[in-house]
Amino acid sequence: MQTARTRIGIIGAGPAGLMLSHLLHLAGIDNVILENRSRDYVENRIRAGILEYEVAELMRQTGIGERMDSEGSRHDGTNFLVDGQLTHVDFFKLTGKHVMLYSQHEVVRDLIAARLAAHGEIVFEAADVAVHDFASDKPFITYKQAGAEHRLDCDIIAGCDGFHGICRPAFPDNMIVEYDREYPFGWLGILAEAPPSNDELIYASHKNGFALLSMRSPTISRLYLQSAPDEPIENWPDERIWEELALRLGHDGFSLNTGKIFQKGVTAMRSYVAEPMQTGRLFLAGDAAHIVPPTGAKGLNSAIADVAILARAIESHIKRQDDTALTNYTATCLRRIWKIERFSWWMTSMMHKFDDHTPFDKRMQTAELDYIMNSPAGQVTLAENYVGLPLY
Ligand code: FAS
Ligand code: PHB
Repeated sequence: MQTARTRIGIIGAGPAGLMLSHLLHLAGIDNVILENRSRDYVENRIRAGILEYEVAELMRQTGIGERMDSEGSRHDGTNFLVDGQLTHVDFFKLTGKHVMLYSQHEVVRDLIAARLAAHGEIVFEAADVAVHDFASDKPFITYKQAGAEHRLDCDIIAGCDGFHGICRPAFPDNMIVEYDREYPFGWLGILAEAPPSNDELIYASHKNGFALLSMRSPTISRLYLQSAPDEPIENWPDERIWEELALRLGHDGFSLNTGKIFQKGVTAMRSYVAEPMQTGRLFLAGDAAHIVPPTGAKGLNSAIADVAILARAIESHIKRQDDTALTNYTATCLRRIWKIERFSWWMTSMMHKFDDHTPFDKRMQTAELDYIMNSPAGQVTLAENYVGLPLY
């Protein structure tokens, strides 16, 4: 068994693990990331596309915002299409803030490049990762790489290993309380070689179901359709996808650009929170502790918000021997996370078709949309949450 030591052992090279490693590096705190997939896999995994204002600012302030600002696009607003009626919500006018359209896998690439340029240690393809003794002040992680057994001693373990990782299940039995809501639908998402049909996103509520027009570049469109949560993809040949998108996104003066679909997949939708997010010297962040439906574009952003809070708490612990922030980590994160969960649940409830809705439920949904789309106060609420709540 080969043994090594660091201050912070981080499990997972997703946005949470990589941003934590970057922030700890800037604070001069040694850390090592263990990732069970290859570099190529994590750098090409298609997921989110919207960065909140404070997350984009954090990337700029920590020296990794250059490519985001040169290749991403700034969005000062978004659009809601309800029964053919388009409403523009101008975030910048309402909050003074914008969001960035920049793919999650590009953020991951920038963070990996920055870590490796700073001689940071990321162990890819680390197999059988397991966490030990985190109830003590001498936790350690074991893993295999290239068939060799390794042990990594550290002061703290950060579980940034996503929803299906090993860190949350490692908590003592019956310690975690789970809050869970599964939605009776999913999103069929596509990437297509088609110039975006609009300069900003369009969230559409239609009698056939939800649709979302998003983009990745001046030549690549990202589009979503509400579907069954376990929809067999073979039910959706390309023509049917374009027909349904044109129907649900159709409105005066709008024409949908089509093109070769080179990626399609169905994502199930759930809201999930695990409490607490820490036990002893093991701390969870991001999808390892909470999941949101993507309607509010919050998954990636709340993962980065968690580690912004955790990095500061670890710095206080190591540099000032002050454990207040570490002790309060769960409470601090959950105050923000439950607001994120509420916003994502609210956007999902407002914009999707529910087969079990009673006529009264339908009237409620219509009235809610009518109020939000036609009320300055309603739009401020939506804009404030969409651009992102303060990180700290
Ligand atoms: P991640 O899941 O990104 O990263 C965890 C990392 O840990 C992964 O690299 C994984 O390989 C690694 N890992 C797991 N188990 C391990 C182990 N045992 N040992 C070592 N490493 C391990 N959000 C949006 O806002 N918009 C979207 O359109 C959107 N689409 C999504 C589509 C899908 C299919 C999914 C799953 C999520 C989507 N999300 C979207 C949410 C997404 O952005 C997540 O919130 C975000 O990836 C969370 O980041 P992390 O917490 O870092 O977890
Ligand atoms: C995306 O561009 O992938 C995207 C944007 C906004 C969302 C969800 C996904 O709410």
